[in-house]
Amino acid sequence: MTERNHEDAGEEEGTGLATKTRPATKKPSLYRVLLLNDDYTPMEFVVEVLVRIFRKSPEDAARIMLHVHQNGVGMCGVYTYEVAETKVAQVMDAARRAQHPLQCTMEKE
Ligand code: TYC
Repeated sequence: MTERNHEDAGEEEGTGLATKTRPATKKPSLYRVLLLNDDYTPMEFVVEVLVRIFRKSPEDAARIMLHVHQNGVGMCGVYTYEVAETKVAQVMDAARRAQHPLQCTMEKE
């Protein structure tokens, strides 16, 4: 027998439709990167971090900074684990160099 059945041809059973079954892929888990408020880090520094590290527009950066200032915590973005980890490290490094107490963390979405 040389004729292939519908399943071998990548078709679902039963529907009569040639809907391709994709090879199994897994969506990566996503992580929120959060900025925490403090009493000492200058607002301008936080805005610069959001523009440079999180690629925000100056307007969005100012909005996020004010949200953190008023609410204690705010989201900079959602990324895969390695990207989120890198952004957190970049923020913490920039804050340490500038001697500001700014804190940045990540959490699973
Ligand atoms: N609260 C700071 C101030 O009044 C500003 C600030 C905003 C600090 C956001 C940290 O994540 C932060 N200078």
